[in-house]
Amino acid sequence: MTTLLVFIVVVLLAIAVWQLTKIFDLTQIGANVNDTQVANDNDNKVNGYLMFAFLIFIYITTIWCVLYYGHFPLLSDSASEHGPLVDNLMIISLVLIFFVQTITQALLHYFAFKYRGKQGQKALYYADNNKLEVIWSSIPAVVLAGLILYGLYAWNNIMFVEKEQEQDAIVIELYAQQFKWEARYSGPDNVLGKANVRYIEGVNNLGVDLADPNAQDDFTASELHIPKGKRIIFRMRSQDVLHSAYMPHFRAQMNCVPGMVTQFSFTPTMTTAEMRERPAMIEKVANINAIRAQKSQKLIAKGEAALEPYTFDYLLLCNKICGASHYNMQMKVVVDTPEDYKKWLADKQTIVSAYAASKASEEPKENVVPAAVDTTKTTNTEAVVAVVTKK
Ligand SMILES: [Cu+2]
Repeated sequence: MTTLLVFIVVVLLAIAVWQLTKIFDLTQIGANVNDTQVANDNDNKVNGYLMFAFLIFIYITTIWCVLYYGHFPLLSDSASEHGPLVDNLMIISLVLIFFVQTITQALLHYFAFKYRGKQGQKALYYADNNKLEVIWSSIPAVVLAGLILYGLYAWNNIMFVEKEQEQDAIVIELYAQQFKWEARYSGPDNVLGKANVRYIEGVNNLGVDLADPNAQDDFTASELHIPKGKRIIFRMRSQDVLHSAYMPHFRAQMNCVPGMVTQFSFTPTMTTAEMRERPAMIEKVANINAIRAQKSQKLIAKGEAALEPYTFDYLLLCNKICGASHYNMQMKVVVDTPEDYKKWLADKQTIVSAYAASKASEEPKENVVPAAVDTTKTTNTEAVVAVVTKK
């Protein structure tokens, strides 16, 4: 509300200044002033200095932004093996952009001042200069080629999984649908069973081909557990629209496209507990909780329940605007120690057995009841009649 009021005040002030200049112009009519529409030397000089003033404004704004928003403690706290590679690329790009923009802005504004209009001065027609063109074409070309090559190297390093690495990796499917994620683990055989939307039925909501031998040990989870130090290969599918599996702490993102399987792989290097202990994370959590505590005070004053304190968890998010509840499409990711991961794996119900159990519970009552009901007391029909009349 305050922002809106400030905005309205600023707009009204701007209108007032504009109207005042108009009135001032009107008072000058008839006076002995230069009222030509062509800029004179004085106008050009004023504009030349204004260019300098604008340059200083840009620099001050930039320094202010760097001081207030340039603190990226989490930029060096990636939780995957390839993370530092992505972070370096980000830092190099930022530094380059910063350096180039600082110099080019100074040159642009300086030349605008130096070659401001002057009476009797004519612009020089300068067709071309091969030497200059070579310099300003080759420098950006070399710098950009370097960035692209480094980017390609990083991309290949991240995306290319060698055969030996693949045999040692854990294969997990991430299944996207409006608006939730489900993870399917490939089980002890480490091979995901075939799946297709046509097989979706009852509790088999991922459309797994239950007859496929590789699907027999597959199981699903609504919380993604992965062990530290082990390569994970994620295979993504989508049931409905384009989604994007985004795990920012692991510097991983891949589109989930209906009708095809996409892949991403990484090795987690920090357990959830270890990440919670990082100084930058402790600071971030403390900041969030300070804001929550403030909001809670207001809520309590209104007689509402206070906010729960925040604890850090890795997240799998959707990074494609996929519909109304897109913002809430997320799944908790837990990086365990290998021992904890083994414990978590124990007693997981496979999709095949979950499906069989749900089918068994759906079977018609008369097929199940005879074994369970004591037939010496009542018959099946009598029992039903008794229940109905009681109602
Ligand atoms: Cu989505």
